[in-house]
Amino acid sequence: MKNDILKRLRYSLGKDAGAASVQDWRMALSLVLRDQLVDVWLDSARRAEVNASKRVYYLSMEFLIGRLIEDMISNLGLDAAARDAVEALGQDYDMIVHDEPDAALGNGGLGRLAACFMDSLATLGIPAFGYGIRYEHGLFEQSFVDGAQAESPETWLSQRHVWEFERPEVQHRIGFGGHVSRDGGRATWHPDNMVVATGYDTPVVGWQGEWGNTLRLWSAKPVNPFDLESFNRGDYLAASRSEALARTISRVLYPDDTTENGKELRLKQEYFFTAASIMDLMCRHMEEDGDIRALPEHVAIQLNDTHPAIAGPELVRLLVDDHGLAMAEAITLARRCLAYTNHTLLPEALERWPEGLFARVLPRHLEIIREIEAAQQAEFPGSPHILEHGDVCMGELAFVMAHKVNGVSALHTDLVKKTVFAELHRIHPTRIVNQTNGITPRRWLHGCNPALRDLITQQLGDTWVSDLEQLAALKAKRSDTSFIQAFQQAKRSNKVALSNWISETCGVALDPDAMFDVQIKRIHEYKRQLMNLLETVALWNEMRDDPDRDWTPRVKIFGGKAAPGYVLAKQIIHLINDVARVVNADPATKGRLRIVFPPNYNVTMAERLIPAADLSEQISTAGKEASGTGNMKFALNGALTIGTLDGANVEIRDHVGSENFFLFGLTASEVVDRRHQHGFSRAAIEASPRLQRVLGQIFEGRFSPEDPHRHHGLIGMLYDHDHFLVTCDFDSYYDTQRRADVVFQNSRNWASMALMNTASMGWFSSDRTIQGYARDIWQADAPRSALER
Ligand code: 26Y
Repeated sequence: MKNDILKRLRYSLGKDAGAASVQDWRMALSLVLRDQLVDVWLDSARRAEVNASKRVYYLSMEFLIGRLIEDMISNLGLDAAARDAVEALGQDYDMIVHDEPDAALGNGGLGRLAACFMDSLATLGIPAFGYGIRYEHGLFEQSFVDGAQAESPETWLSQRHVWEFERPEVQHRIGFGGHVSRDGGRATWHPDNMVVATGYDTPVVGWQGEWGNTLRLWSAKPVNPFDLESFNRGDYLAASRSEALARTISRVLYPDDTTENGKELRLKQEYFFTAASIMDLMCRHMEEDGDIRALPEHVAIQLNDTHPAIAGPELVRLLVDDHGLAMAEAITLARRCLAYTNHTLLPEALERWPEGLFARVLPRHLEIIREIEAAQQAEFPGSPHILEHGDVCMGELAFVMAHKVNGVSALHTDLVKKTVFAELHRIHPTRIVNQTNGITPRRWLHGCNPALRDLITQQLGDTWVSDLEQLAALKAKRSDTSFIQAFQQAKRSNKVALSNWISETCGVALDPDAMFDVQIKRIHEYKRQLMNLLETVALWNEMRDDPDRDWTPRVKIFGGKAAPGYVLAKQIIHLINDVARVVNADPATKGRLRIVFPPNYNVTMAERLIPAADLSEQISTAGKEASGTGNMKFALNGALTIGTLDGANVEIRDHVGSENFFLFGLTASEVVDRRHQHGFSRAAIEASPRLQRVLGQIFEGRFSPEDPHRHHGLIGMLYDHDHFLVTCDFDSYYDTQRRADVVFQNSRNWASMALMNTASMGWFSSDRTIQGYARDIWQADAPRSALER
């Protein structure tokens, strides 16, 4: 391996060892690893083709993959070999693996889920492609300027992305705009604008390197590199205008995870990657099989939310306009290929496009959508409309064009049936199914938590990594003193490592024996970081009032980005930083309460924070968080959850036992009832002197003396339109936190509860989730059968 690295350094990067930087070493090592992936990857592709396996196509606007190098190393079983080789070359191994940029091609949960699914598909040996966009700039970088969020462009591609293979030969022309002509019965779309989608392939190899799939990301290029005529005239700007326009399409990830409706570029991005993916899989099918009517036997297309929902009309367009099928047959055939995953009930996150915009960008698709609508109404009169109030409703479109629709946790699926798609569910009672989310144990335990991983492997051997339910055997150890001590030791070493990192990055010293209480996720009103912060201020008050009490020391850790246009979320960030500044400077609570908010939360930061957490904050307003997946990562790594009955929290609590979970708050149906009560938030505030005091302090500028009015907007919101019931759940949350304080004082008991969490989380492996999709939705090759052939 050492020689391979030197060879790559020399012949692929053109450097000799004396001149190589950390980045050069990292790239050389990565290229050596990539070589090893290629054999299994190509072999898998060949086997899928020979066996004419059904392939899964996972279409997602987002793949939040993070760094890949450690995954690649451990999947290939090369941990020791890689470290030895790098050290023999006189280089710092940890520095090298930490040099890789974090690929942030996603906003949050939906994108990270797609990445976990790719890992599980490969581990289970299910032939699959992930299809998405190769954004030049991923999610913006966050910094804090005087406590306020500032954004700057992310630049992961400023250096070569070593894992990918550019495929200049894999190109599809994607049209926009123009008009539709008719010749006899046959329609032809004449776009007035074209871009080329070029594929970039990253191999995704599963655990132990037995099977490899492809993540194919599309980049937009101009059809003609530049306009020679304008160039010759000396008009250089005009000469490159079409190139700039084309490249804009894959330039940047939309940083909003709820509302980007009506933005033309976003619609173009959605159509761009969806059309390229559909054309790509159709070409593959026609080459391999040749019978277009056999498509559903070979192709399962999963739509990750409505973002790729244009896949339905696009598939129908190709079947009718290019392959000459009748409209009705085309719709039925397309539906047998398509399935749709819903990730949200928030009304503002359900995509709608103005018909006028649609007609301008995708005129032929709008006609087809009208036909789909007409067919649906003819068969099911009174069915909910796809075209409504001058909008194209993508949720309804995705539902009608899918043979299965799934929610992402039991509670969420139940609410999908009762709320957003109640009427469609009545008409199609077997279409909606549940597939509770999961997380890959490779990254979220084996990779990120070596201390706990080694302890578990000592006990169980290492087959748990691809069969996570084996962790249940650890339950027998809950009263085993020496095992519990080792479990505590693993957590403590993770907390020490995190403390060192926080002290370097935030300049705040932490006590590793304090309770590490962590809330990391996008900043959203419904996720209620604000409630966590109000509780922190209340705790600070009580600590100052009663300094002699035996307080449980706490470290409150926040992490997360706010969408740049989400004003309220940004105010919450500012308030957290303001409170942190005052509390951390207070000698009265020194050693007892600390607040830290490291900037630029991303996958890599999650990998540091999760293994070091004692308490996991999963406190969304019940009925609002579709599932959550961070909740699973924490519990797997031995944190206890403080949470509401929302999303997958419900199932996590069922698995780990209610005695090992801190439950509080209103239930989803109580939330609905409470909202109907006039003046509910003022009533809640009046009933809670503790909350009143906190709100008063913030209002008076106790935490922002330089700008005392800064947080008036937030406080006013809580009084007058507390849509997410922060005020109503506050007392119950505060009391539950104090219960957690008491439990934490008995560290042995806490550790045994934490162990019960780890031991009970096997079901939340994304391997189980993917097996569910394969069984209930894709009818894809039974897991592993592709490997056995
Ligand atoms: C409309 C567009 C701008 C948009 C872009 C991104 C809308 C939504 C999103 C992202 C949504 C998302 O991340 N949802 C999360 O999906 C996770 C995986 O299922 C869930 O665990 C989590 O509860 C849900 O909020």
